[in-house]
Amino acid sequence: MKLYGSIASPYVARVVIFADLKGIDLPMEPAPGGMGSDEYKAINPTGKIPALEIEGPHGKQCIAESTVICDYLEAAHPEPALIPADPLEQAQTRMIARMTDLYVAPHNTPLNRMGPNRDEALIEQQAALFAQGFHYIESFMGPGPFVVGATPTLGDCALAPFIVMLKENIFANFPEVADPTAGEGRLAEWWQALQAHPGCRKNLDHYAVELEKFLKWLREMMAKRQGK
Ligand SMILES: N[C@@H](CCC(=O)N[C@@H](CS)C(=O)NCC(=O)O)C(=O)O
Repeated sequence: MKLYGSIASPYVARVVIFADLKGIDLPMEPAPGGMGSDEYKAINPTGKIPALEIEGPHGKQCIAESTVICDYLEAAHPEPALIPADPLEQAQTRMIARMTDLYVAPHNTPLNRMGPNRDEALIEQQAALFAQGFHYIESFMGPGPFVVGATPTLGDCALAPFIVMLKENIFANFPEVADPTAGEGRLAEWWQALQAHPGCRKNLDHYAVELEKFLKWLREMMAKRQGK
């Protein structure tokens, strides 16, 4: 079994953290030919990372989509459970993963693409969208302190890398976009629980370091392209 991807992707980080918290040894390698390449599309037709390659009954099989990969890992290695058996708790953890993908992740790109000239109207619009997404998430979280209860589950693995990424490239650069983990709300309590959990803390610190390296490389490459 191996994972194609790079840890700098929050979707890859979701799977890496999930596997690590379950004690699964999951070797990772870059997508052959790079994301979106024909070579990689021969393995994962979407061209996106992550993808999990397993030995299936009919040879090598590819599993795409970060949450589906987590589902597979949970089914293949049930203990320790990271997707609760209780129907309500399972719905809660899945909602947080899904709402991260639908109502938080997409709002990042327009701000990242903004050049040196600040488009105040766009910033205001994206800030409102982020606030709405975080409101949805806070509304559906369980009693906590993690997204559902006393231990981390799928939703924590999905949301946490995005928060690390947004702290690095959005909250730091656009003060108009409020960091929901600052202050005293439910997401602040959640963030503190992650920091106090050795397994989560280790994984998130590792992700932050790898993300920073990737963003540095990206900034240098863009500066070169613009002839700076
Ligand atoms: N819904 C997918 C999203 C994965 C995704 O968008 N990955 C990005 C990297 S962060 C990617 O591979 N982008 C390259 C592309 O879209 O061609 C998942 O959950 O796995």
